[in-house]
Parts: sequence; structure tokens; C-alpha cells
Amino acid sequence: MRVFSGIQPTGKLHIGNYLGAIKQWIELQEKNECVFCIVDLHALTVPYDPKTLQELILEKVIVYLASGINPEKSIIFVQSSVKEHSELAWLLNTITPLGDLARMTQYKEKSKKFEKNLNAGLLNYPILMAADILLYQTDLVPVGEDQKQHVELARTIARKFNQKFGEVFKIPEVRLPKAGARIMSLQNPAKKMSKTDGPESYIGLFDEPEEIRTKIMRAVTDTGKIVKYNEKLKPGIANLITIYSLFSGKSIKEIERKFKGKGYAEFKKSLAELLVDSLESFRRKKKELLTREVYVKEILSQGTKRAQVIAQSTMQEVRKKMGLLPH
Ligand code: AQP
Repeated sequence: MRVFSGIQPTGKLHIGNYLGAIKQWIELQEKNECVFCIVDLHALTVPYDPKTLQELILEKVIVYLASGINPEKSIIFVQSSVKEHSELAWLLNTITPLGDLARMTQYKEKSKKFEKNLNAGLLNYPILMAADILLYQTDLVPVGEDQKQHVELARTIARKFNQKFGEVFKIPEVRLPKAGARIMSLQNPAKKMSKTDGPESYIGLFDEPEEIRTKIMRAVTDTGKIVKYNEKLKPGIANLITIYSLFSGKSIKEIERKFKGKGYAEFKKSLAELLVDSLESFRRKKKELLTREVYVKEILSQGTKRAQVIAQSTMQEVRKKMGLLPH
């Protein structure tokens, strides 16, 4: 099966991005043909600093490598370096109803958050995402819960194109992780953890031990002190238990037993140490890869070539079916 997924270079990657997306990618690359993209064009839809964007893009490549994506097996590349993404996005614009875009949850949330910079790109974001996925004749899209709605729209757009112009696109399936599809903010357990919220709301994959300890100890919890999983009544502690479970491999029941009669402070201290240890190899590998810029750029260049071959072949077919001249 062919797998496609991507991450925006909008800020520092956090454990939500890791548990929701990257962890699945690492499992999937063993038995599938995987295409992993850094979706830089998507990142331009919200305010950003052009001076730091290149650095953030390269950092994401390093994250992919440091977290276990194998460039010998998987294709790693940057979206803007394969121009077919923008071309297909434009063509798909012409068959996507405006109403479908306006009802997207991410658009509703981000248009409120970035009221002063409400550009058309924010509304059209899911079309570019559909182009990303459909260009590669993708079977499976592993993402966190927040992106499920966009993948569903990509399916709708693909079906519509196939009906109108003739079969070109595979209809992709979404794949959510069994647990960790929606890790919540440390400061507000009613909101998902997000890179563009303040750093105190997330644990970055490369956070230093002291930052991890401070952020976990300050994480918002609920009244009471019993370490018990209850998503409705104790969403803060439930979120921390989920994180503990996913990094330790222990079940929720085992964690509740381990911290029986011990209180929140002790649980948080133990979670902080677990994260410090679990993220140690990310910090180490990142430091090592930062000194190997030539190697990282070579991986990107190889990945771009491999991605282009697939993307160009799909685009030839799309142009033909839509009545455009071949290139
Ligand atoms: N809190 C989360 N829990 C689980 N999975 C998550 N993902 C994001 N947040 C969580 C998954 O991470 C992948 C990459 O996301 P993205 O870069 O496309 O941006 P996003 O979904 O909008 O994530 P952020 O961190 O909230 O970024 P910003 O702040 O830039 O919008 C996706 O698979 C996503 O589902």
C-alpha cells in the first residue's frame, strides 16, 4: 500500500504530533511504500517569519530522521519542491464547493484565531491537502484526529473528479492511531495540543529536561488528587495518563494501580522523568544531525526526485482528462 502524510513547519513539533502522526509512520514504513512530506506551502496560511522558515523546514527533516523515518525506505521531501502540488490544488479548486470549505472545523477555529490575517489560503487549505494526498495515488493517510475531516474531504473531491472527468485518483483511507489521536493542551485540556499555541501548552520533542519538568509540573489538572482516568470529569489528569501510557507502554489500569494513594505531584514527577528519558534519543540524534547538513540536504534531494516521478505521472493523466495540453 502507498502511505502519504505530512507535517507543517509552523513551529516546534510536540508529543501530540509524534503520538498522533509520526509514531504511526514508523510502524507503517516497515511494510508499505511511504511518502512523508514537509508541507511548507500550508504553513504560509498563518502569520510566519520568512527569516526563520528555511530553518524550520530543515529542522522538520531532522525530526523525521531523528524519530526513525528511514530514508532508504521512505520518501522524504518538501512540498514546494514538487510544483505539481500547487498545480493540482488549483485544478481541484475548480471542482470544490465553497460550502464544503467553510464548514471545516480547522478553518472555523483558525479564522477566529487569525482574524486579522484572514487570507483565502486558510479557506483553501484542505484543497491543497487533497492535492498532496491524491497526487501520490495514496491508499492510506495516517494522521491525528484533527485532520480526519480534511482527509474525508479529499475523498469527496477525488470521487467528484473521477465521476466528472473519468477514473484517475485512488480513494484514500484515513488511519488514526488507536490511542493518542488527540493529545490535549497542558494548559487547557479542552483544547488539542498545538504548535502555534504557547510553549507552556506542549512538550516539544526536543525540549530540554528542565523544560519538560517545569511544563509537566505546571500542567493544569483537576481538583482532587486521585490518579484515575476519567475523560469527562478529570480531562487534565486523563490527558497526562494517556501520555504516560503511550510512552511507557503500560495500560491505563496499570498506571492507576502504580499511583494508587500517591497523589498528582508524585504522578507528575514520574511522568516528567519518563518523558525526559523517552525524548533523550531525539535530543541526541538531533544534535548529531545538525552537524550533517550536507547529508540531510542529499536526503531531501533524493526524496524530491522520487516524489516528482509519481507526481508527474499523475498530473499527465489529470491534464489529459481535464482537456489541457500535455507537458
Ligand atoms: N494534539 C494532537 N494530538 C494528536 N495528533 C496531533 N496532530 C496535531 N496535533 C495533534 C497531528 O500531527 C500531524 C501534523 O500536524 P500539522 O503540522 O499538519 O498541523 P496541525 O494538525 O494543525 O497540528 P498543530 O500542532 O496544531 O499545528 P498548528 O499549530 O500549526 O496548526 C497531523 O497528522 C495532525 O493530525
